[in-house]
This record gives sequence, C-alpha cells and structure tokens, in this order.
Amino acid sequence: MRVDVITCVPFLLESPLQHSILQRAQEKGIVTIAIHDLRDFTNDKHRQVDDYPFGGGPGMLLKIEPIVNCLRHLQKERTYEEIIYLTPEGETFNQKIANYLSGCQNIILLCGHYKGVDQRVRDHFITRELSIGDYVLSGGELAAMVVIDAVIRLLPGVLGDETSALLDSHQDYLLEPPMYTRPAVFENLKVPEILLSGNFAQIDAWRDEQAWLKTQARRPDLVTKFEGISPTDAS
Ligand code: 6GU
Repeated sequence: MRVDVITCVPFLLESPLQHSILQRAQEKGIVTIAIHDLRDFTNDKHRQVDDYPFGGGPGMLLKIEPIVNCLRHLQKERTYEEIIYLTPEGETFNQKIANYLSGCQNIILLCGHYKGVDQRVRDHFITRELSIGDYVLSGGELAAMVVIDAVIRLLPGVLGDETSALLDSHQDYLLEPPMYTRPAVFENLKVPEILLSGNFAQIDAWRDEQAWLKTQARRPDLVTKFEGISPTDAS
C-alpha cells in the first residue's frame, strides 16, 4: 500500500513514522508513506501556501493552487482510490473505514491547517472527508497520523501475530475482556482463578462474558451494533 500525505507542517508527521510498528511496516516494504510539503508546490516566490478569505473573516485558508499542483504531480505517477481531506466537518473515522482503507492500493491524505482549505479543493478534488471525533485540533496532521496508524496495522504482516488485529476492541464492536500476566499474585492482588485453570473452553466463555459485561457498562451503543451484525460477521 502507498499513502501520500500533503501538509504544510511536514515535521509534525516525521517522528511518529520513524518508530515502532509504522517504522517496521515501512522497512518491510508493506507500506510506503510519503510526506509532501505544500510549500514545494507553490509558484510564487514567497512560497505562500495560505491567504485571507474572500469576504473577510478571521484566519487563513490553504490556497487551491499548491494543493492542486501537488495532487496533479502525484496523480501523474499512479491512480488513487481515495483523496481524503482531514477535517472536523468530515464523516467520523471508525474501524469499518479503517478496514476499507487497508484494502486500498494508493490513498492521499490532505491535512488542513489554519481555518481550512479553499472550498473548490473540497468540491472538485477530494473524494472523501474524515474527522477523528467531535473536537477541534489545530490541524489535520495528528488526525492523519491516527488514520495511518489504524489502517497500517491491519495490513498483513505488520503485526507479529497475524490474528491479533482481528481480536482488537471495535473490530467486532465489543471491548476486550480484562487481561493479566505474571505474577499470578502481586501483593494481595490475584488474577482470576479461571485464567489459571488450563480449561480453554471455559476461559473463552469467561472472556466472552467479560467482554459483554464491559461493553454493556461502558459502551451500550456498541452492544446494539453488535446485535445488529450476523454471527459470521462477528467471528
Ligand atoms: Cl480530521 N482535523 C481537525 N483540525 N480537527 C479535528 C479532526 C480533524 N478530527 C477531529 N478534530
């Protein structure tokens, strides 16, 4: 998979991509993540990427010209299934969208900054707008990192244990059961007896029950969704 990120603050994206799982996924050649500095696509000598809104008002908008220059540069090389603009006004990102994006070959993520981008970019060049939740960030870069992380970890070969992504919270709309590791007793704190029993059928049943109880208590909205999908979808 290839992910091209367009930003006017490339430094914000560099560090998270150079460590841990995202670094390994790139080194293994499973994903190529390319960061593009909008300033490299300006034609004017001041390399200005933003300007005041027509009609007045506070804040600056990203200009259409460098964005379209960058998009055309990328689209000359390959076709993109999605050109995504990160904005708090977008559809709320979730695991289903992450799953879908992990099946794409090439996607572009455009990070907004300041007050956003010229509406003509959104109307004519963007295929989809995503938000990561109902709060406002100062730019789309951190949101883009969230999307990248959620998508890349789903690609085959990225996680050590191939099946572990499938057991994640939200993959099947239930939260995870409580987990414990050694020691079995720390001071007076004991691990649930059942987990030490070696009876894996009972352990599975206990975990399912705990997952239900936790989800019911914390996220009753997810339980409703879980009941709405078929047993084969949920497995
Ligand atoms: Cl995608 N961008 C910004 N600026 N703020 C956000 C967001 C995105 N998602 C939630 N808040």
